[in-house]
Amino acid sequence: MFRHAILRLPGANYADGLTRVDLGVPSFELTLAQHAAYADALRDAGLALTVLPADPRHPDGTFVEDTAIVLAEGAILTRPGASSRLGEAEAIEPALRAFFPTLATIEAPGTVDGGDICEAGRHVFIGISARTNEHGARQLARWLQTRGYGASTVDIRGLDSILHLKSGIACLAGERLLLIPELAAHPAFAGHERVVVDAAEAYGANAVQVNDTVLLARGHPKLAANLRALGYRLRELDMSEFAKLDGGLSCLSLRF
Ligand code: CIR
Repeated sequence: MFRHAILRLPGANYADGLTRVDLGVPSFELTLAQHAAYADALRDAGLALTVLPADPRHPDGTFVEDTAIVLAEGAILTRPGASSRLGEAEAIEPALRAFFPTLATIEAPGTVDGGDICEAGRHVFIGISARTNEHGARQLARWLQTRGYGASTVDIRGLDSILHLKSGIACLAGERLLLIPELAAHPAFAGHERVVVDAAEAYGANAVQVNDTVLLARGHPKLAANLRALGYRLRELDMSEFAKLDGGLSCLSLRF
């Protein structure tokens, strides 16, 4: 069960954030409305929210997931892989420390973005990407081990379609994986029940289960029908303005 989430409001300079995709310039008003709907969905799923003010130093700061890995057993601040985002981990620290007085940290030359980290029960998949390097993955794996979790890496550097591992994978209820076609046959996931998302609906793979609700980006009808048929209760959310900055549902919160 998750009980808490930390979010950060998008700032007026949100459109200055990083992106590799060409989906247009986000509207600030719509970004705020979509963020508010996301927060409502988390509240309705039973979470108490800490909503931090926008941080004008970091246009990507609303993507808080990248700044820390949070488990029931403890939390570790990351060291984000994009230089413009390095300060975001320090900025989230006070909010996280209110819940976790002892915080570990990924140290240089390691880099880790939380978007590359996918928990599947007591195992954690760590994406090696343009943002998360081998040093960071090793540090994180050691920290996870001390908390009773196994870890393995998945190299996604050849996959141009995704920024982070979790842009292409979600783990539902600790077991069942949603996977984009490019990751479906990866040996790392062989032991898991897999739902392969249609290539045309790949963005939907970044779904998030929050207690008895699965948050899904709106506009992925085949995946939505598939998940409903599997018995999940869905909450579909408009994500267009976050997709424009390469962000998905999971990036907008730290859940614990
Ligand atoms: C970035 O490129 O870093 C942001 N514009 C998007 C980060 C998305 N985060 C995530 O998938 N966890």
